[in-house]
Amino acid sequence: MTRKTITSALPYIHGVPHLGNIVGSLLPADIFHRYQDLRGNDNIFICGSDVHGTPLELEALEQNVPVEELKQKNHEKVKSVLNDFDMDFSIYSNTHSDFNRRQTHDMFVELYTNGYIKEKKQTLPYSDEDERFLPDRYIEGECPECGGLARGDQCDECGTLLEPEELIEPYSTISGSEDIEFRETEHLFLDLPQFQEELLEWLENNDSPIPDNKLEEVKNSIEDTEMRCITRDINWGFEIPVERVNEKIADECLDAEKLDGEVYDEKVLYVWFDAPIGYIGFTRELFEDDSRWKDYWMNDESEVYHSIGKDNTIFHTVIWPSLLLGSSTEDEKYNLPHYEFIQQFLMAEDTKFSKSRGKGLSTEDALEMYPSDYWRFYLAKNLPQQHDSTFSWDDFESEINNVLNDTVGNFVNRTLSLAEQWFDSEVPTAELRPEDREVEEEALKVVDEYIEAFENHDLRTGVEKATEIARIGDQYLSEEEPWNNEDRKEETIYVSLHLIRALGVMLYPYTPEASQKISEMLKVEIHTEEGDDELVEPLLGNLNSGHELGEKEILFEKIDVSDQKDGNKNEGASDENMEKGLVSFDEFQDMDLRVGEVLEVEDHPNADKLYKVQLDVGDRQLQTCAGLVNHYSKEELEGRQVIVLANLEPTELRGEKSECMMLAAEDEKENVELLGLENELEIGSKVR
Ligand code: B3M
Ligand code: ZN
Repeated sequence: MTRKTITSALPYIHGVPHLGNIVGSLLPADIFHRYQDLRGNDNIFICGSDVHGTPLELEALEQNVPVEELKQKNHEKVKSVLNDFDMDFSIYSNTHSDFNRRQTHDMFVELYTNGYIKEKKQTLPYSDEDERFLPDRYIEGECPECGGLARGDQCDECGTLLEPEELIEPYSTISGSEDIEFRETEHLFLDLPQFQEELLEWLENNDSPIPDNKLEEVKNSIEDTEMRCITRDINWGFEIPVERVNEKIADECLDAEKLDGEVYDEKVLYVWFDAPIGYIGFTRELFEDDSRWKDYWMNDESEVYHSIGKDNTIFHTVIWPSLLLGSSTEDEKYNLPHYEFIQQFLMAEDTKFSKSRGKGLSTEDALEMYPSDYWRFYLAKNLPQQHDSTFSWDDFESEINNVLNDTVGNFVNRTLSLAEQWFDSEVPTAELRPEDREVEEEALKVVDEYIEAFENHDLRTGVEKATEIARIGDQYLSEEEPWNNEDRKEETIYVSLHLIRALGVMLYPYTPEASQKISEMLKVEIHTEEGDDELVEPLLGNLNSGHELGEKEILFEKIDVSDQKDGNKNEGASDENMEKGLVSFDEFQDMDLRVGEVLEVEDHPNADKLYKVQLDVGDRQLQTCAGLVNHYSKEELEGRQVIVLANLEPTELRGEKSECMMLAAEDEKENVELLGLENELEIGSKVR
């Protein structure tokens, strides 16, 4: 029997995961893993925090704490939230672990000595003010593709991968300095074009390794692929194994250039190099580094499944398989991914349901509102498998109330109440009639469709099929009306209890807490560790006549989302508020109003009524274009304390950047007065 290795994209740990992460990669992976468990298949579910890279280093710098300390703290937090979301990981580690270091270095050494890593001179953004290079998030600017705010390696808005030279009007995110020069330095590059042929072969395999709607796009990215830089000028990350590489070259008399320690001891591996390798590193950790990990990664009998969001596609369909190919040897070949679940985006109010710009709902907040089953159920039903899908509170409420509560909960509750009332909570003895058999047949057909959905990697249909069992049962009871028919009590309850058993099994991947309750109520195991296939006789599961049932429990409760809708700080203005012209307190708090000081005032080169003003807002300097020429002289403005909206979306006014706003009042006669303070306060003080 084949083994299965299932991975979810590794959450970053700057901030807790949001529902976009859950729906994008974690939940599909967990569902698929739990399904494999139900079938009794040997499988592991691998995940961990993605901890390297610039954002965490930046956050540590800001907070003035050692980055490892911050890593550990954030990692523990994320781990616990995911646990609350019932993620059934075989292991949840983090990419900084020693096991991952070993695996990353092992693969690097192979890739380098096999000729897949090349040195290239590069000109990179360097900030004189910060006295350092500005990799990835250390530099931001406008995206050349979509005009959004992009960082040095990728645009957050449209997902395009970028080189820092491509950014329009770049600036340092440490100091805000726009004084950026491009300096020459050496870096290591992964020679992706060498893998093109093998990648296309993998992609065009009969058993397509990715969803059909992604094939064309991925094929194009493989064909267009270029060398990719895999080193960075920062401190936080894995060191480059210079010594191991050079020793191997010397020991095996390889025809490869040695690495220059003076250059490469100063640099680290790019976060995206060691992150996917974490999948293997964590597997080594799971098996305490004995050779079992190879059964899951280097074996014809093993299938590797990844679950990712669409913004990670290139990394998992071009770069990651290349890393696997390039570090394979004659004797030890890594398996290429067997299938990748790739989700589109979940949108809320027409924005991506993520936290990158403060939008979206954090998993933690979500769990404070409702139990994890409710979220898992709704998100699974709305998995963006084919298209972006939309989160709506009303829809959420109606799914929970109508489907989970009224259909599933009600059927289970009704059956168990009647079993208690009539049969003292024992499975009755029954002689089934054809109409009872028919209901069983119908249910079995749905079970088959459930299995087929999973075989087709269609996790969304799976949850529909599970609840269909409840619908069948509910309808059966309503039609047979055993409460009005003395003759039918035994059969209907007998059949209904067996449907509930199947329901409990089928819900296990989606709503594991409800599934557990069903198992307790029926006093049967729904998922055993013994490796039994629970779907072979789904209606049975030891639920024989005379079997004693457990205590009745409430499965789901009705919800009312009106509180969340009004108070939800993450959804922007609610429709209702917009209509009434109100802003919520949270919306008000989103505005970063503070005390600033005017540093310098110049005439705007292209507009008579505007000044170009430099402001000190405490932690940085901002520029605004202000229509104050007719109201204040430059001298009146310079040195003045004003109130500034510091997080205004940057824009350009007649070719000059304007990225904040000085607040002023204006009457009907167009008299203008700047807002200020009666007594001076420290620059940067918050206005609340
Ligand atoms: N840490 C998550 C993201 O891009 C990223 C995934 C890594 S998977 C190896 O949202
Ligand atoms: Zn963009």
